[in-house]
Amino acid sequence: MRQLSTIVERFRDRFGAVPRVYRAPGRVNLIGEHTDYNDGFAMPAAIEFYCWVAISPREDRKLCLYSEEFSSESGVDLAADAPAPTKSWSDYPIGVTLQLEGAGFHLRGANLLIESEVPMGAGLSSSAAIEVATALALAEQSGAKPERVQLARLCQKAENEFVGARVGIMDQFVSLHGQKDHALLLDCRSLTFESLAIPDSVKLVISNTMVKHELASGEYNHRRADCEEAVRRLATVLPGIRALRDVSPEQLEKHKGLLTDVIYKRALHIVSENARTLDAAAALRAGDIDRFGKRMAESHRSLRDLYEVSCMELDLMVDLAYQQKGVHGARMTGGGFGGATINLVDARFAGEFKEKIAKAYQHETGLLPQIYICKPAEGAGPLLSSDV
Ligand code: GAF
Repeated sequence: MRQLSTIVERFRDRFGAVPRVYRAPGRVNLIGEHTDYNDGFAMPAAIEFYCWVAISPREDRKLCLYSEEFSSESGVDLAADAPAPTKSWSDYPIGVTLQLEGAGFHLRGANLLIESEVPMGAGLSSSAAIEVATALALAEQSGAKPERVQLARLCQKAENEFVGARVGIMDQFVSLHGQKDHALLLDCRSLTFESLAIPDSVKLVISNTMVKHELASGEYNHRRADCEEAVRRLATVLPGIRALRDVSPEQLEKHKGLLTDVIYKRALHIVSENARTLDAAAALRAGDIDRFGKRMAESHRSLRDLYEVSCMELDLMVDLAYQQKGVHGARMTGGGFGGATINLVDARFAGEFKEKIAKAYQHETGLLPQIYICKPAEGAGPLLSSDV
């Protein structure tokens, strides 16, 4: 964990002022993958990896941004015309700035220093973390008090419209609403959620394959378009539906003739994943971790075979997980095409799991994976000097 004092010092060296500091966590999704943009159910938890934003006001209406990760400066003049995206890290904070302004929040000029410890391209929502930390920092230092749900929506819109990735709302939502030691069963239509305690007897272990994905690069958007096409076709016989959330497994089977093979596979993943997520939540409420693990295994197979967003390294990491002691369930997490897996591991075996799976994966691929034993964390917020 980074020290607040280090960030304050770095900010002072660069901008000559004492900043306020905000942080927003990344997330891991336990189950309910690619369901968010289908108005469905997901079960993410915020994790103790953060993006930090230090901020102090300026006299003019410029935002000067500095990224520690990229050792790079960028900026935007709020009094001038909106800039175009540049396909770099600064699209995230600038996209969020434009959304906040567009929503009627009059932002003050500011200097911002951004530092993130959320692994990039690992499917752990480094994008949402930078969006949310920036949005909170900008809003609060301008005296604005948007509701957290509105902030989540604005951050999602920034990513959809400025960055060009048609992501759903899960990541931004959980980065803002995460709860210590809990996952959220999130209804992505109503944006209501139930907090589900993760028992002390299990650990969330994340295995980063070290193979990076690029969400904006097209496949993610294609999957979303496939789902929309399924809804368009099914709506000809099911006029009440607005999203795949509204389609039952029976209805999908009955009308599969309306869909191409590929679109049917995509829809079947979504419809079954929603049912699995609700069953996994019931299992967690009942303390039945093995049943939860079974749903995770099914989810991975569905993402691999029907939604086709897994890859060799993710499949290998999942297979290796099931060869270890104390594993209740394992699956890919996040958008896919690389990134990480989430493993539900008996707490007594988590240390051994970490060591053995790292060795086995390295042996098979030559890549040294990063394995994190995580705890569900609180959502984004300001840091006080007492946190130093
Ligand atoms: C990415 C997106 F940002 C989320 O909105 C979600 O769709 C996820 O992929 C897949 O469940 O993290």
